Amino acid sequence: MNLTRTTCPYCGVGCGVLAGADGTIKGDPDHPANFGRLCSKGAALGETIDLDGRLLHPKIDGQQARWDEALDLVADKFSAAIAEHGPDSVAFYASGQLLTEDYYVANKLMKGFIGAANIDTNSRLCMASSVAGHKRAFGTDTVPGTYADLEEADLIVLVGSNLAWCHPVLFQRIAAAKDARPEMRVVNIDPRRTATTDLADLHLQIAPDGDVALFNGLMAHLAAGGHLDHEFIRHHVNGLQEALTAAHHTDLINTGLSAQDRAAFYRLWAATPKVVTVYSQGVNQSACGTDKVNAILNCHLATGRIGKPGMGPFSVTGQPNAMGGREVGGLANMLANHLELDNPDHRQAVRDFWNSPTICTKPGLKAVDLFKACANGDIKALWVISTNPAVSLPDSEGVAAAIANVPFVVTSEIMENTDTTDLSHVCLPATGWGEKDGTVTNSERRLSRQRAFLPAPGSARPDWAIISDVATRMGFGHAFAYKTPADVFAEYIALDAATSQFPRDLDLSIFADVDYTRLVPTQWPQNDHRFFSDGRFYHPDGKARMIPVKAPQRKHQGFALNTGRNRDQWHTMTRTGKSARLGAHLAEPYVEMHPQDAASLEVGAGALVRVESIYGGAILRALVTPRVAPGQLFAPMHWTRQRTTSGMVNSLTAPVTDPISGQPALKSCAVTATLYKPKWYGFLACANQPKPQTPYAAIARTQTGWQVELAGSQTPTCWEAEARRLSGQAIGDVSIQIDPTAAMVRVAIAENDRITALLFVAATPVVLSRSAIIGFIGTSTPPLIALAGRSAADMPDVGATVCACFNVGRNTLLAAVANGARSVAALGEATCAGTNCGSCKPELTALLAEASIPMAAE
Ligand SMILES: Nc1nc2c(c(=O)[nH]1)N[C@H]1C(S)=C(S)[C@@H](COP(=O)(O)OP(=O)(O)OC[C@H]3O[C@@H](n4cnc5c(=O)[nH]c(N)nc54)[C@H](O)[C@@H]3O)O[C@H]1N2
Ligand SMILES: Nc1nc2c(c(=O)[nH]1)N[C@H]1C(S)=C(S)[C@@H](COP(=O)(O)OP(=O)(O)OC[C@H]3O[C@@H](n4cnc5c(=O)[nH]c(N)nc54)[C@H](O)[C@@H]3O)O[C@H]1N2
Ligand code: SF4
Ligand SMILES: [Mo]
Repeated sequence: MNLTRTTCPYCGVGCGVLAGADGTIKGDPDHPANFGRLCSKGAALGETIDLDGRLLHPKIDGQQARWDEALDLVADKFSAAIAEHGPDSVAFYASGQLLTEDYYVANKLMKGFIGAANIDTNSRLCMASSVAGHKRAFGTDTVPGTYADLEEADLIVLVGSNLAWCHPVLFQRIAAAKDARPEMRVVNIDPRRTATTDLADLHLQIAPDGDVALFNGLMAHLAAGGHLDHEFIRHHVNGLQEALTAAHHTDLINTGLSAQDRAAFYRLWAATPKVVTVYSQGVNQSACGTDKVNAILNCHLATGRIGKPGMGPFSVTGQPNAMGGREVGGLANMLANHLELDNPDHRQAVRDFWNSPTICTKPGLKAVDLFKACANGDIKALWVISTNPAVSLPDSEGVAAAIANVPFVVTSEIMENTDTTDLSHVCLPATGWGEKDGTVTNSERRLSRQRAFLPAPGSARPDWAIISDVATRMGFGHAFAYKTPADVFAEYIALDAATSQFPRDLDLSIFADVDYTRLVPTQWPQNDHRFFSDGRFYHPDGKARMIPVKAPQRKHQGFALNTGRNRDQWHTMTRTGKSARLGAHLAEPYVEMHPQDAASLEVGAGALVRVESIYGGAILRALVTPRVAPGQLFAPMHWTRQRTTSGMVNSLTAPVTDPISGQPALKSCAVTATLYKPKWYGFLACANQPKPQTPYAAIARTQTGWQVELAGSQTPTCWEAEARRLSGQAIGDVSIQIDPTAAMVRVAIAENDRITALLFVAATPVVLSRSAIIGFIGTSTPPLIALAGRSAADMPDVGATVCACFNVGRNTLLAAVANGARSVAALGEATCAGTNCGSCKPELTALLAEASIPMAAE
């Protein structure tokens, strides 16, 4: 089998993948990000490249259209809006999942040819606070860290990062380094316990947004203990006094931590020169996100712990090309190639290079404001590219209404039905991962190639080509006459060379003569370059700046809702949701709630909780766990209107943003929670995709079709009809059992002796084995046996999936523990769990701990 060398399309670790057209997926042993490893999502890529649900042809108002019709219409509508209402009346909303070439072209069209800067991207929800913090401190948006630094550090501080689930291969590299050097220490700062916490020597269960106070306190501690590097500061850093004064005025009560916990952390940090502080969305997605970033950077600058091996701040990027997007300047307040939008010389140089009729002169609208402008009618034409804003922005119901309010909406997508394509006038089919060529940059500034190994399906085309065609039809053909992504890449590198007179960190000269086809993973400015090793920063005086930051007061509110990610799903699930293996890990939208809160709200096992904010409501399955603190809730961001009737967390979140970065505070939102009492609970397994409309419904792929968790507020008069309606199985024979004592209704539908749907309904949450029920679909099991809802003796109930690679369930693992498995390695030997990608190892550790088994040394 011929395998193609490419890069994983999910997280910012940027793992190398060897992929084949038959769905073969292997980790690339030669890629310096992963050296052959892959996590559960990467390993399941082969299951997500089928054409099921793909958008294969352009659509205009829901009808299939020809490319020339669709492109003409888009160009006409954008040109007309610009002619009538000016360039600021149109907007692009793009994505850190675009390839660098796509991103460069979109940015060029908006900023150089349309002449406005209304191009913002989902990176505003993701990295904007880090960008703003870096610029304040360093004068540029420089991420100085490398993966090797993590392995070399003696102390790794993970702040607001669930690395075990969100950057699994990087987490495994750290876990391996800690195994090899057990003296390495890991501190995890997160208001809840996560899979990442299981690796930590110290968990600081910080109050939401207590980070500025914590790092200000660290700063004061370092100063008091004589740990500042005054020599380094004298030569290379401004602003110490102001920052220190702010630190001294910080009330540490706002950390929510005990004096003992704080002291333990401060002592460890002070005593360990080789410290890397890794941070992610628990830092960025906050109304004080930029200040959090600078509170962290202040401590590294004041101790000179930056620019040296094994130390420094490290903002890990979320999306595969979040870093590339920053390089091409894809945000509304950037220009291109790390040049400044508010610098007239920079603007002129870019305009000259692009030979463009105009250039934007002021920043455009940042994501949240951009959709507010859609809501109030200022935006007349909107183009959404490779992102799903109707789900992923805060106040998603408000955003959906805002999109619906725009007179002309275009979406470039790979999937036919998303919550955003459902609101679009024109849908343009893009080639997806495996079908397109280009480059991405990972968290450590390493550019890698994505390479096609599959043909373009239907009439799908690469994003850069679609954008260039629209630009051409708008009259800018001379500047968008690219034939291949290599042409775009060459221009992007040439722009870097043409603007090299402006001092900045970005330097792409290493790619000047590179053979695009053979491009090997390479860091800019060059491999293993260490930024700031000479103490030179990018403010005009060459120094870095410490920034005085003020800690916000701790809020006392009802419940604080925290949101984030699951191990096996990617954002709005358009791709990972296709894999039954990945879906089985956590199959429905849930809310983590502390046992004390659950007790006071009378929320029992499997109950549903109604969560509400001033923006909207959601119904979520209670996951009662001491991993969250009392008064706090956590819910995943993944569920959409395609997959659930009421499980979308962003219908709750507030469009409140950081005043500097414009990044929304997606991690804390005031909500109320109450027990939701439906008339009935249900579980449905069926062969074909169902479209349930009950007050609570969450659908997921299974190995045999689909499953739905259900709850209804009205008892139907006829369960047979209800089962047919819910499952969409109009034909077939029905067997029904109604057991009034246990208030249980069971319905089976079989077509030609094959079971096509099984519905179980009860007055209390259905506790039957999901895996057993799913296993009956498509089989010729007699309906009465299937309706028992128990596994056949030769098909034991494996329980909820823990290891996605080998489909190992919780019950299988508990049985292995009962049979004497006492370590993660022993569980692996007994069941294979954790022996492929290793993403579930933290959960295996937790499962062993829960089973009260003392961990054996591995
Ligand atoms: N499996 C999976 N992996 C992914 C993604 C995915 O969708 N699925 N998405 C990718 C993307 S784009 C991104 S941006 C990254 C995100 O990666 P992460 O940032 O690691 O993930 P999150 O779950 O969003 O949030 C991290 C943690 O922040 C904590 N937190 C909340 N509030 C605070 C606070 O005030 N202070 C502190 N210190 N912590 C807080 C949360 O409890 C949570 O555990 O993941 C990337 N990787
Ligand atoms: N509550 C809450 N909300 C959050 C977050 C959170 O932590 N909590 N995190 C935020 C963060 S950090 C992020 S990054 C965002 C992510 O949010 P989104 O970007 O909205 O989520 P995705 O599902 O990744 O959307 C990508 C879309 O692009 C499509 N697509 C895939 N490949 C291609 C391609 O090659 N071309 C085109 N044109 N389309 C393609 C996919 O099918 C999908 O619909 O969510 C944000 N929202
Ligand atoms: S860690 Fe997983 S999701 Fe991230 S790039 Fe590697 S394989 Fe892909
Ligand atoms: Mo992100």
